[in-house]
Amino acid sequence: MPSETGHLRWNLEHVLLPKLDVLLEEGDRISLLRAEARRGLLSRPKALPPKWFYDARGSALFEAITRLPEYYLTRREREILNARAVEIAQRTRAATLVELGAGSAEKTRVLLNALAHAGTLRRFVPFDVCVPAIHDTAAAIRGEYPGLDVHAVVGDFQRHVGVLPRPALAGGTRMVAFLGSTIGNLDATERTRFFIALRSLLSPGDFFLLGADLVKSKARLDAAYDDASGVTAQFNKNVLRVLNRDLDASFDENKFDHVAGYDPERELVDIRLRARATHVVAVRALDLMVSFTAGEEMRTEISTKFTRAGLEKSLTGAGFDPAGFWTDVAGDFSLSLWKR
Ligand code: AVJ
Repeated sequence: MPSETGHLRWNLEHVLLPKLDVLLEEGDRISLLRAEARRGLLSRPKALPPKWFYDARGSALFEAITRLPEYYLTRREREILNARAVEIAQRTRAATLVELGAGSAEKTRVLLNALAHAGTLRRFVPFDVCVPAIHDTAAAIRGEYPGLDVHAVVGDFQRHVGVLPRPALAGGTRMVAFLGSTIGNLDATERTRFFIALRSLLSPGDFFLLGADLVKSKARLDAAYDDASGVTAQFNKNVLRVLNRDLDASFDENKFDHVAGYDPERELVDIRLRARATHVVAVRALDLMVSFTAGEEMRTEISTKFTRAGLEKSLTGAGFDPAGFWTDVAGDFSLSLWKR
């Protein structure tokens, strides 16, 4: 039976190469980009998924965003983690920490330290779409935590969270951490699907730790996503460079403006690129000529903002029980714990 053979081979590979599971190869990544870019460039209004911002340059630009005075999210989340990690470790007594998304290694260490101190930590599973990022993180953490079993997984969390390799998750209570408000990139349908897939991955008694940005004044949100020094504009336009390189496209960054603003009705920041003039772009790998009219906007990201009540509704709706809810002193950002 092919499934048995496949299973056997997989187990054997796992014994020989236990430290990295690749659920998404570079070839898959390019076909996914191709499919998503085609669909997005042909839809009306045009849209591109935000995951394509993050090549090496995009990741560096995002790191620069986290240091901007206007971008409070990362600092606030770190404040909560520093204050609450010990409590979270005591409450969960997790043996395995799975971290979805590269995340700042600094924030991960706060959790790892607390779990190590509680004496329960055995395994760390960093999960990311970006191979270099995951390699560096895994290597650094291995060096710093001798005896910790570090099992990296390369994949796309939206597609693969339900199929995380079981060996990576074996033994003891698990905590899946999804920090940085990356959850805000998903629309309501994708979010529900994600929470349900996550719940099915976990066993009763496991935990989900979620970092989510909170609803606040439009003035502060507008500033956070359209900073004075223009770093967010460069980050937004980076997706055009990714398409130029990986899909042999001919986008000119200078023909687009960065547009970002909070919509209080939908409780999200809408991030777009607006064409300055009418022009045509060739996307050779897709055999596509894409025309933009002057003023036309292409959506590149949404950043949803949350309320405690809204989070409780979606998570309990997906079958989780509330196990903790914390904010920073200013009440800007939330960290919440959910039990399966
Ligand atoms: C990494 C998705 C959390 O939505 O705040 C920052 C990305 N985009 N500035 C966010 C982002 C523009 C960020 N997340």
